[in-house]
Amino acid sequence: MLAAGGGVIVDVDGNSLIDLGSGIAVVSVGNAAESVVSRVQEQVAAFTHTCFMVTPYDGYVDVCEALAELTPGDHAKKSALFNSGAEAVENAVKIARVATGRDAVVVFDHAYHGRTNLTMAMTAKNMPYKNGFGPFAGEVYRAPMSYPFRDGLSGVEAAARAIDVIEKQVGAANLACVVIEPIQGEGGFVVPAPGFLPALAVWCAANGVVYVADEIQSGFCRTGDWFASDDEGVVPDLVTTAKGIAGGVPLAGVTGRAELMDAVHVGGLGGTYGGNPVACAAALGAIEEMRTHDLPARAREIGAIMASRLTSLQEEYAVIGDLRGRGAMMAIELCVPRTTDPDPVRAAAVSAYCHQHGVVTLTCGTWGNVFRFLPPLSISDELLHEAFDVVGEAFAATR
Ligand code: PLZ
Repeated sequence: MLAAGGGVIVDVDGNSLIDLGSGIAVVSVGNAAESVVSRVQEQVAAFTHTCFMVTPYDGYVDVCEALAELTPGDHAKKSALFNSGAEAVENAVKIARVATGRDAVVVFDHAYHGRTNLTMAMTAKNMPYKNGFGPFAGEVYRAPMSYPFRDGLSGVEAAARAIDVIEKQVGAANLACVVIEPIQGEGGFVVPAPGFLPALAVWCAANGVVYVADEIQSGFCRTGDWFASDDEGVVPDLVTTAKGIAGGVPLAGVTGRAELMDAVHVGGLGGTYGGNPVACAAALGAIEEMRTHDLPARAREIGAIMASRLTSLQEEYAVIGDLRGRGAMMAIELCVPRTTDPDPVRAAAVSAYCHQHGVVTLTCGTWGNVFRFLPPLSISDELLHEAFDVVGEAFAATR
């Protein structure tokens, strides 16, 4: 790759590709957003590193203040910053365990939480994420996810099914936290039925279980709200963030109820680079872009365009079994027509056609049959339409 910006990637041969992946939901504000570039340049010229635990600096505190303001809920919050999404998830589990004095962690079918040892245990899919890399961390239990296209259950029914598994197989008294992606990412952009997340959060609160929203892929304006949890007004006890937070510079965070965060002993959380000054400057720049350009609203507009283009494709091609997602996080699930039998071969063919014809797209899902769309929120309507013209041609040209 040679250059990138505004939804276009230029490769080493000078070919332009339209970006419908944003580096997996990272460059939501664009690949070289003005406020990110200028703040990073200024910071890098001032100082690159001190280690926040040794010599604190304003940028870290400013990011924590922004996180407190933007994440769901108006309770007292604190944040700790890290380098990657997986590291944030690991730390959320550490915090929940210390705060509750309990060990068990519940995650869901199709979940993706990272590639470190604990987060591999939390991730559902074996190949390629876990195969041969065990043994995995213990005390991680999996509950059934709400997956309306496949289970046909209402949110309340699916929550009752999950809670029954948790109570029978784990026991609330042993459970430190429930960790869930409000819209699943790698697992297939599965959007739980309305009511599922609120019912789960209510059960957690009633049982002293920490409800952790993994908003690493769904957060920071992607779904048309600042966070996907906002859609149903769910207020998580802890929220993990990464990806979109810093416009492409590695940064991650755990933000949560002050009393949970304060349960950890002094020195219990940390790391040499967590909340690096340059990464914090990038985050402040990205957040400025999101606020100035009202990117939650732009994500909803992008979502409306994608939904209309994908609805027409679904009417034409019976292989598109399901269309789901919210805002600029949308996907189609490809299945043998009129069944829920996955068709990963067609998904791979459509994806390859798109790449060959200048559109960067991503697949995902437990069966590899989900075609996902994550354009940068800086993309123009014209480019977006051009990209979906190619996606349409890809369906016509493959079988
Ligand atoms: N939680 C919800 O989406 C990262 C993974 C790409 P890191 N998803 C992209 C790959 O194949 O490795 C992700 C996520 C959710 C956690 C993570 C992990 O974030 O920054 O990749 O560690």
